Amino acid sequence: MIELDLVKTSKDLRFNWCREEILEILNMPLIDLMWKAQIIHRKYNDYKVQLSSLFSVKTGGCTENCSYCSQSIYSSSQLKSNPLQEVASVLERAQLAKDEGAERFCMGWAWREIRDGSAFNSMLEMVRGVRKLGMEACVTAGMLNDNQAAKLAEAGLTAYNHNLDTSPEFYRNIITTRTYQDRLDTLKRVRNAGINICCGGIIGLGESKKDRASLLEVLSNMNPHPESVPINSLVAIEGTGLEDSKAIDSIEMIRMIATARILMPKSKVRLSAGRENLTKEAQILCFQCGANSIFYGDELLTTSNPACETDRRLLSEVGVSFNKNFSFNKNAVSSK
Ligand code: SAM
Ligand code: DTB
Ligand code: SF4
Repeated sequence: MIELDLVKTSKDLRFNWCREEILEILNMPLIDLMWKAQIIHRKYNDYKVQLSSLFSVKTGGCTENCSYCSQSIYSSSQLKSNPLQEVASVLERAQLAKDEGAERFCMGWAWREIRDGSAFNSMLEMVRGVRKLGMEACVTAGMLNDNQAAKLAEAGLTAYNHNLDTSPEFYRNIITTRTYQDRLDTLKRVRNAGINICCGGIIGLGESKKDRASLLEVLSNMNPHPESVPINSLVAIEGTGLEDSKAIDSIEMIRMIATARILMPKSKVRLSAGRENLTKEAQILCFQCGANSIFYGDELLTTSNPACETDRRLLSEVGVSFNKNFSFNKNAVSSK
């Protein structure tokens, strides 16, 4: 039986979750799972959804073999040709995203690791520029060393995104050019530099429920919890190793979001890639049981995402708060 308890207790914030109890939560009757997640969500967060925009600064040509990714040299996906972007044009995109209401700007480089040099110096300038716009800045660019992490921290980087994707056990079925431990080492460097960690995963890779519980076990036993936890569902892209994967049932996404919320009460749980395959109603249930951020803007990195106006309308309908400080299509949404 679930108690209706809105008092925060030390029992809610734990770093010793074990896989069996996580699996039990994931498999709870949906109605109970959603209720429990909602109680935790209401206790620890206001009902605000953060809008984050994504931009691909360097697209394609990555030497890792992540089998879901169109940007890997091992995939035969047809990518829009997109040269390495200059600082000024990236900052222009950040300004546009801000004008649309985004509060966070996430920049991606399809690299196995960061190398020192002019591209890294430009990255630092981009981070400084995004922060100057008053936005949070997030970077995802593969592995890095301590010195690079320190420089990113000094530039004002809010968070570094580096996903674990799946369980340690299933990892080798998806990626073989790096290890789970490589990922954990990078995350440690990011944290040691004082940068927030953005770390989550993907469902729909062919993993079992046990693998999902195992991924959540790793994430929820980090102390502190990752500040940001993106939950993606696979976008099966033509030309990738996983192009023929079967789409997940939306209930799976709801269960994953709700469980992440219960395990990591204060983290931003981001309803990430795959929203185009979710109905409005499924997304609403995700917000209800704990998702408090979305990627906002018609493009993710190489695939599409719902239009800004559609998302603003959805969030207004749901009644959650979000940044209404945007200058485009202002009349398209009723401002509260
Ligand atoms: N190279 C960097 C890295 O691996 O961290 C950055 C970019 S990578 C595209 C960022 C994350 O997006 C991946 O770790 C993965 O979790 C997610 N992702 C990539 N392709 C995806 C897809 N087709 N469907 C769902 N999520 C995806
Ligand atoms: C994350 O977890 N998801 C975003 C962001 N972090 C970098 C990326 C999603 C990519 C979806 C596939 C694509 O557009 O290529
Ligand atoms: Fe490279 Fe990141 Fe894509 Fe993997 S997910 S192939 S590391 S860009």
